[in-house]
Amino acid sequence: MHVQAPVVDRFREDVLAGLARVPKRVPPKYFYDERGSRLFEAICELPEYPITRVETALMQRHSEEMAACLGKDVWLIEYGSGNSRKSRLLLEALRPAVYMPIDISVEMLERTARELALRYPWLRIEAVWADYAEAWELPPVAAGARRVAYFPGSSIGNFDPEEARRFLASAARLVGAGGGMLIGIDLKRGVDRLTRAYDDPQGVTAQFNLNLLVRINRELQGDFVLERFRHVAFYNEARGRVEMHLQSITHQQVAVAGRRFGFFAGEAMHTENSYKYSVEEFEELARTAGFSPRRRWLAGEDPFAVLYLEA
Ligand code: AVJ
Repeated sequence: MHVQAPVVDRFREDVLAGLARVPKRVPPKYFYDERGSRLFEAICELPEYPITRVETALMQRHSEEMAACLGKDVWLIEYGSGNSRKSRLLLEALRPAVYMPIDISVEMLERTARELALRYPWLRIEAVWADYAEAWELPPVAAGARRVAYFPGSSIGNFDPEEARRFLASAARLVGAGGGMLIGIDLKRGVDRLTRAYDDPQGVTAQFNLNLLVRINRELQGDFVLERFRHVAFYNEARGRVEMHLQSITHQQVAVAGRRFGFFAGEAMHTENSYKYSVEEFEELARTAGFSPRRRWLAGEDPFAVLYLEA
């Protein structure tokens, strides 16, 4: 396995810097420790969270067509592969020369690579442990092979539009002229449905959000008391994004890595943005990053799109 950006090294400095900011914030990539990755899988099963289901159905229905678009002798590079469940549909239809999953969670990456190796003995897997939002190097790709980036799950929604543009531009450079990108985008829809997807009645998303404090307590010697924070999620219509926060219920002091941070009652720590696009908005963004939109596959009832872009 290629180990690129030892993600743990940055956790401490990012959290300390984020807690010192006004308003406080911690980047959402830190949700995905072992327990966080499992909680995210549980979110994907919730009736209120349609993204994964709808995207999987799209992949099921159209994987042959997608594979035909992507072409032959493809090096498939997957950003944030997680459990790679959706990728299986694509892998089976595409039979790429190499599958290169990149993930921030090393446990998830190892488990997934092992499972895929058993399931697909014909598949060459080159796993990369890295934070895909940071600069990282692609292990050498055979000459003549076509590079296609796969970025499912609407994870690009975690970037604000300017970061998303920069990210797409770097992906366009990575795959090179003639390379491609297959990307899943969660689309704008009614406010109520959007909010419920991030504030489910079972409280799984709340646990996922609060797990960030569990992780800080464990890895950075924090003393957050979970009962003193609550999960808050809402759709910010003006900015076209769902926001998640951890709100302090009381006035309190918290220690992390030997430093103290004060929270006033009601103070919110921002933990995630999840931007929603229209297909047109997103394709325009992709164009400004150097991609040409080539194909769209749209879901009906719960708006979601898989787009094929060419560099
Ligand atoms: C993995 C970033 C696509 O924004 O919908 C799910 C993460 N956060 N519920 C999303 C998430 C809360 C998810 N992404």
